[in-house]
Amino acid sequence: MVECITQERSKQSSFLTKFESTFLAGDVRFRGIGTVTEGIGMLEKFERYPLTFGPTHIEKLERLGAHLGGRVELYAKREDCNSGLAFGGNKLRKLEYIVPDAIASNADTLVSIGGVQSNHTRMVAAVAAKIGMKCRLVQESWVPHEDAVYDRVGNILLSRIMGADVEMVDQGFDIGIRESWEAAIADVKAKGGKPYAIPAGASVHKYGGLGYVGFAEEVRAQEKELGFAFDYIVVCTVTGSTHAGMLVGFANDGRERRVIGIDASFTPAQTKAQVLAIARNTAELVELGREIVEDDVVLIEDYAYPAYGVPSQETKEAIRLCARLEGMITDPVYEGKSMQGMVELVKKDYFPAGSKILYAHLGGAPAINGYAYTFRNG
Ligand code: 5PA
Repeated sequence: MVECITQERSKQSSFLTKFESTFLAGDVRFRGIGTVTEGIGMLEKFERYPLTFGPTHIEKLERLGAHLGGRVELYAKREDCNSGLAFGGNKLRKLEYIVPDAIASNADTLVSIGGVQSNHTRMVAAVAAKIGMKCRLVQESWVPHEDAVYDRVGNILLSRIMGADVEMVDQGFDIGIRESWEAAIADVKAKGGKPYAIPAGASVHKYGGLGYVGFAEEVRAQEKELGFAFDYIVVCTVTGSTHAGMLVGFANDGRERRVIGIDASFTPAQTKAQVLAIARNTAELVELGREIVEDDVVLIEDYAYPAYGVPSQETKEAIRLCARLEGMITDPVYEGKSMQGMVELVKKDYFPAGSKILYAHLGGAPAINGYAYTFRNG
């Protein structure tokens, strides 16, 4: 099966090679639980440009689970360790299904947008370098944050090192289509370049939801190896395509409402509407064969406070707890908030006793460098 898909791909694009991952498949010597490569059924007809190592590891969060009373079992799927490209993260799964379109369009510049410490723009810069394109990034002031070196360290530092043309724009947080991004696309054109537009979080792109359909397919295959299925999947939600893709992927076995989105945007109505729109578009693309309705989008709004990108006291405590019990680093913008959400939901008995919960760790740790003052004493 994998071989015939590979043949099909090499026919489709000379850029795609026999490599399933950015590593030679034969060289992958260390395999954790559930690193099977089968199970991409819903995505078979889509071209994928490999940017990741392959299926991500699932590990049990034994000590965190015990600390919270042991009523439920906690696991993490390590999307944060999914690639050698500039520290990896969830955007690469999405970009794997977008890059073939970018290459086919004959573009020479990827153009995208995010906040100053956007993980997404870092990933676009890395992908542009890897495929030999230029990169233009708009970095808006989405976060009211004033650490002395906030605009010098972490993600933005890495994007600059990777050669991206970084433009700082003084506009506040908004997950929608932005004028600054449209202006950057027009500017690339005006200077004779061929832009390929990637929206915030690669979300409202027509193929933005596909990567996380693949996540659900991968989890299903890993569950076969593990011998059990997860009852809940916890995911941080902002621009929406991670959640939307999962929702469509898990709808295939009736688990769409078991995907528990933890809002980190602090504009949950807009985020929820965007998840629904992306999920509907993605369901159509993969021919899910059923409609996604509003109630399928489970988005918990309680943990995004006090603002996008600003960690509450409780978020900081959750980051420390997870780091001290599991050595797993979560960030103050996204994963710290979904970690806080999962911890508090477990404490509240939101999940029935005996539930197996899969925390999707989507990456984002480089941004923590912008919060050095917050964590100056640990
Ligand atoms: C991001 C997003 P979605 O945007 O697909 O909902 O994913 C939320 C999310 N975790 C969760 C991490 C580590 C993320 O980086 N980041 C954005 C960025 O600009 O980095 C798109 C907002």
